[in-house]
Amino acid sequence: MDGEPDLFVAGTWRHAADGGTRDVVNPADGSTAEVVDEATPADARDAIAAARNAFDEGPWRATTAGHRAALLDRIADLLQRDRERLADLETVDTGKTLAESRIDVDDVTSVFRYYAKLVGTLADRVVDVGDPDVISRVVREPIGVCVLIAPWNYPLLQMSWKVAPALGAGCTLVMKPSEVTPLTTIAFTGLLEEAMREFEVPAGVVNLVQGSGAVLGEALTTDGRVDFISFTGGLATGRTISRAAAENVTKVAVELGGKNPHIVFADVGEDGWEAAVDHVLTGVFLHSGQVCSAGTRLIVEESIADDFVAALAARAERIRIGDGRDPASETGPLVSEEHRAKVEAYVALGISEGAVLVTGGARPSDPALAKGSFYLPTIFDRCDRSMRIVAEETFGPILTVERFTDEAEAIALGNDTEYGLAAGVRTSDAARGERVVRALRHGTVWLNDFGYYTAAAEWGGFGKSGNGRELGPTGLAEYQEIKHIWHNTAPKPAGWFTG
Ligand code: TXE
Repeated sequence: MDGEPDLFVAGTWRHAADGGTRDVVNPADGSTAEVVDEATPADARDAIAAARNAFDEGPWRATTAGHRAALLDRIADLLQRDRERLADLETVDTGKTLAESRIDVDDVTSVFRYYAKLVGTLADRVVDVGDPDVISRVVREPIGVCVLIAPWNYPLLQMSWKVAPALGAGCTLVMKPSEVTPLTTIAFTGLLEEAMREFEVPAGVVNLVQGSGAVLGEALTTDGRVDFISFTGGLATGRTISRAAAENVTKVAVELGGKNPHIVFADVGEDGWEAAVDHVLTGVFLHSGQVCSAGTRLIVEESIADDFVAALAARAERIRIGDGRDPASETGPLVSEEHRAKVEAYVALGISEGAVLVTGGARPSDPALAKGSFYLPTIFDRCDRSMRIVAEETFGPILTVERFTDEAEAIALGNDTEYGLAAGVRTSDAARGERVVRALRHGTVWLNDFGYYTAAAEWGGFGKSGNGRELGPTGLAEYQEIKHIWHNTAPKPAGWFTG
């Protein structure tokens, strides 16, 4: 950024091997926000070599959990110190509002704090093997060199969900942010460098390359020196990465988005009505729908469907769209022109499939927004599962409405997706709520709420939403190998072979 080198390899900032750069666009007005270095496959291989060397040769992987916990806490301090700068960069890069970007930085901080606490508390497991002379224990060790690939919708947050447990476990890593939104990851790497210097962490523990996934992908995912790849992004890319990694039997964890149902029963009643409308609205239109867990499928009981959809549409039309830096904006643009074109194609598809357009379906008419990649909150009623607009992840501000008449049908619809990341259920009947929550095959299910997560609870998907988990204790375990140590303190001959 600002002409400074943006790649961080073996403890040194550097430009790309071939001098290549990429323009990073502010989606609120189409302007070039920054020009950053665009790594080559050779840069990626250098970064992997540095991480491998730091893992194999350096003292890092043998550091104490307490030392690593203190490092994570320090990183959390630095994130808060630079909160405003990071939030502004995230807004310029992704288009999301400053309020959202600040929440992202705070969430990221809480993830570092959580893992700082957790890594110090994990004890080895002692196993009784039935022989008093044998001390048997199961220990966890860092998995090794990790390649961390993040998407553009939550650039800093998604990368941090990977970096915090990776460092906490004692791994070394190569980060690759999305080429569409690299700015906060570059700034964050500067904070990591600062903290690591204070804690005398060797060069090569943390490395950063950014550039096109298609170009860097092969170097990052087919290299036998890599022990683990953690990826968040689209289903097609997840498949490609999983296939590429299979050649070296490299462990892979993938989070691939979702097509998430939000089921509303008529018994929400008058008391629950306002919150239900509000949560369905927020669940789908926050960050213009560019959220893997967005509640894009409203599945609503027939008897209240007309009124519910009308109430939603009225509120959707009042959402204030604008530049994320303007405090009056409630939601910003889509991340790029290219992505808006994809969303527009889905809207055209929905209309051709026979869905009824209730509101939206167009760019905003305000001339002040003409240069940005804005799109109106859009609601399609009378949808069914045969429609691609219901089955596929549109990743835009599009809500589809399906109607049901009984609980079994609601559950069947909620599970009728190849994904399985998240779901919401709204009912005033606690027993029904528990029944439905249990029956849904999704990684996170909210009952009478939507969208929340915590660093302490696992996040990830069933089905084609991916495999592996982030956050919580399992999110740390992903970065650990398990070793069983059998220590015989009084060895005697086994007596098996007698000659
Ligand atoms: O993501 P990609 P795209 C969904 C959403 C979106 C679709 C495609 O539906 O419309 O995915 O988005 C890197 N080897 N999600 O194409 O390509 C890429 O550079 C290695 C859901 O922008 O999956 C970036 O860093 N890496 C999602 C990262 O993968 C490769 C969030 C993600 O980009 C690569 C974003 C390759 N061959 C989109 N090709 C979620 N789960 O939240 C690309 N990349």
